Amino acid sequence: MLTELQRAKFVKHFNIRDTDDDGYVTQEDYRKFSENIAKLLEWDPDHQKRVQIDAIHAGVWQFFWEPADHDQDGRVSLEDHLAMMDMMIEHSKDPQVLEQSRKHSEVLFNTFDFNGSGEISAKEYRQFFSAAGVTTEWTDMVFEKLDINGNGKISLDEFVLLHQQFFSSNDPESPGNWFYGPIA
Ligand SMILES: [Ca+2]
Ligand SMILES: [Ca+2]
Ligand SMILES: [Ca+2]
Repeated sequence: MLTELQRAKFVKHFNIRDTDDDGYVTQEDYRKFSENIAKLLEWDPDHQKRVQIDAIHAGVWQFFWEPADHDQDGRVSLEDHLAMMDMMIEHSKDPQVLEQSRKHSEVLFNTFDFNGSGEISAKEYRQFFSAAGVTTEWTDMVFEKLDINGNGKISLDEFVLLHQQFFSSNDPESPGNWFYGPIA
């Protein structure tokens, strides 16, 4: 059973990935995100970073969303997602699952590091949510919490830890809880 905190986080994550707000996460949502970020950063369709992000998204779909898509109609409902997360939480301490999600986070880092500097800036963090079609007035405040060592950037190590906290922590004090925005 998911706790209230976990549920609130996963609803948040779901809504952020449902770029077109139709109540389902689909590959179309990722395509739309990619289009939005390209527009925001003025990338050509064959821009190297865009090609990389699209390839990562294809993997994320396969690894993370497709297994939740019970009836295999290509769309994941909130209910499907929460059921999947419940199962993942149950296994979150298995060494194999830990290793897999670490690898997953390392790859995902690149979908925030738009300029390829090896770090995520507050600006990139804001751009991500802007491309995801959500309001961004909270991002600077949250970024400060996420920047654990306070150097103004999110490093890969910080990102991996934050993501791990987001997906499995049940401690209300974990900064990673805030990764996909303030939890109502
Ligand atoms: Ca959608
Ligand atoms: Ca960067
Ligand atoms: Ca930092």
